[in-house]
Amino acid sequence: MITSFLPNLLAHRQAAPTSSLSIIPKLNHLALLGLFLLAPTNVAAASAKSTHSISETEIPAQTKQLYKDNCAECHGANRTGSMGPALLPDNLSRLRKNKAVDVIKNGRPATQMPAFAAKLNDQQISSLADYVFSKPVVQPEWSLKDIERSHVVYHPNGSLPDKPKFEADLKNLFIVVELGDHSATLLNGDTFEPIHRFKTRFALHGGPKYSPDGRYVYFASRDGWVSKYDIYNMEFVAEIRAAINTRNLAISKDGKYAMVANYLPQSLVLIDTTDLKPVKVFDVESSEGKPSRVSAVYTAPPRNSFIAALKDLKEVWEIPYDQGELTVRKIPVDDYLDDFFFDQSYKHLIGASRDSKDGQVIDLDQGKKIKTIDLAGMPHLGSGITWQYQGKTVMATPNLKDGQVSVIDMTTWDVIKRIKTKGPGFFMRSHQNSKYAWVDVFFGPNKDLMHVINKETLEIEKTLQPIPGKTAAHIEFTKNGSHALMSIWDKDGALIVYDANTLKEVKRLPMKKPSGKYNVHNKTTYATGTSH
Ligand code: DHE
Repeated sequence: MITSFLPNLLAHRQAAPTSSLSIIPKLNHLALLGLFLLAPTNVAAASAKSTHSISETEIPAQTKQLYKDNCAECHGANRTGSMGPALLPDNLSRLRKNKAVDVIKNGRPATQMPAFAAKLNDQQISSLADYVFSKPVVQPEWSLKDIERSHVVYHPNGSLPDKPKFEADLKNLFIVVELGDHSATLLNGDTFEPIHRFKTRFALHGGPKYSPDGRYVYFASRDGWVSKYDIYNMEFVAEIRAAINTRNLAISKDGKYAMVANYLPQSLVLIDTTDLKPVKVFDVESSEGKPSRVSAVYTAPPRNSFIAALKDLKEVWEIPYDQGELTVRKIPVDDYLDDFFFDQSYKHLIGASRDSKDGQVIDLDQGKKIKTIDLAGMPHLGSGITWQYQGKTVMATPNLKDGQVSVIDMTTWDVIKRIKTKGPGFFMRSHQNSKYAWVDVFFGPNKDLMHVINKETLEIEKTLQPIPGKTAAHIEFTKNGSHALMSIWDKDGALIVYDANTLKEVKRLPMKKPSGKYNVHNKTTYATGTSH
C-alpha cells in the first residue's frame, strides 16, 4: 500500500546512520538454506518504517541470555547471521516489530525457523524482538578473512559437464526469482514449462546476473551471500558471503568479475567468477576518510568498468577492470545520487537526486554534470528503458511518488511527456520488437493494474487487471519479444504469460511471489527494453 510501503522506500533514498556492533561468525552451506528468521517477507512487511532505535545497551541481560540460548546458533552470537540471516537493525529495516514477534512465536513456514510460542512467553518474545532491532554497541566487521572463510566450492570449475541436461533454446531461458519461499525457477521461454525449481539464499535482491554465454547465473542476497549457479547442470557451484548487508551485484562484460555493493561494511567487493574467490575489497570512503554505503553497482560494458552509486558521498565511483591496476576514479557530483540509468553507449549516466526533485545527467567521459532533468515524482531510473520515437531515442521511467511515467528526449534531456497512470510504478519493460511498453502500478489501491503504453503515441493503450486485489508487477519479454511475462506478487501468486501483440493471456503458472524474471538473451545482449 502506498501509505505504508512508500515511507520505507523513500527512507532508503535518504541517508540514515549505519548500525554498529562486533563479530564475525563463519558461515557456509547451501543445504542450510531454510534456517531463516526475520528478514523481509513481502512488500507489505516492508511497509513500516523501523521504529526501533534503542541501543543494545538498553537490552536487559536476561534477553541477551534468551538470545544466546535460542537464537545464536543460527543467527550468530553477535547477530551478524550464520545459517540464518543477520538480525541487525539495518538488515531488518524492512520489517515491522509485530511481524518479527509473529515469526518468533509461530516460526516461518517452509524454513527451519521454529515456533517458540510453546517455549517462551509473550514478554520474552517481545523482548527478543526489541533486541534484534537494537543498535549494536560495537561496529560490525566483515574483513577479507571473514569473506574467505565463508567461501564454499561445491563443484570446482570444469568439473561439471558442458552439455546442458535439458533440451531448450538456451538463449530463451528465464530465471524467475520467487521471493515467497526463497526459490527460483528455470523456465523454458518457448514452451513456458518450468525446467527446474531450486532453493536460493534468503531474500535475494537486485536482478540475478548472467555470465556472457548465459551458462551461469549469479545471485546476491540481502545478507551478503553471492551464489554461482550452473544452469546447464542445474547445480550451485560456489558461494561466498561478501558482506553482512548487501545491495546487489554486477558482472563484468568479459564475465571474469563480479562486483558486490554493500551497506555493511561500507565496501565494494571484487570477486573472481571462476570459483567466487575474492580479489579485492574496496573500502568506500572519501579522500578525507568519510565512509559511505554503496547503494548499487552497475556494469558499464563499453567502458569495461563498474560504476557505483554511493549513499553517503557526493561522488560516483568508476572502477575499470581492463587497465591492470584496479584504480578507483572518483567523479564528484553536486548531490547524493541514487538509482542510476545509463544510455546505451554508457557515455551518460542519469542519476536521481536524493531529495527527489530532479534527475542529473553526468557525462562520464568529462566527469561532470551536463544537465538537470525536471523529475519531481522521484523517478525509478533503475527501471528506465529506451526506444525510438519520431526519429530520436527516448527513455521512460516510472515514478515512485507520482502516478506518471516520464518520457525524456535523450538528446536534449527534456521531459517530452508525462503519461498519467493509476498510481506510482516500480518496474517498466519493453522489447525492441514490441510496440508496447508495460508499466505496473505497484503502490496504492490500484496495485492490481498494469498499463500497456503505445510507444508510438505515448498513450496508454490498455490497462490490464489480471487478478483483482493482487499486485501485478515486473514484466520481462521473451527473446524475440513475442510474449510478455508478468508477476503476481502474492504468496499464492502466479506468472502470467501474455501474447505481447494481442495482449491476451496465454498461460498462467502458479508461483510463490515471483518478484522478477530474467531472460538470458535480453540480459546478455543488454537489450534496450530491459534492465542491465
Ligand atoms: Fe529493489 C533491483 C534498490 C526495494 C525488488 N533495487 C534494484 C536495483 C536497485 C534497487 C538499485 C538495481 C540493482 C540490480 O538489479 O542489480 N530496491 C532498491 C531500494 O533502494 C529499495 C527501494 C529499498 C531497499 O530496501 O532496498 C528497493 N526492491 C525493493 C523491494 O522492496 C522489492 C520490490 C522487493 C525485494 O526484492 O526486496 C525490490 N529490486 C527488486 C527487483 C529488482 C530490484 C525484483 C531487479 C529488477 C530487474 O528486473 O532488474
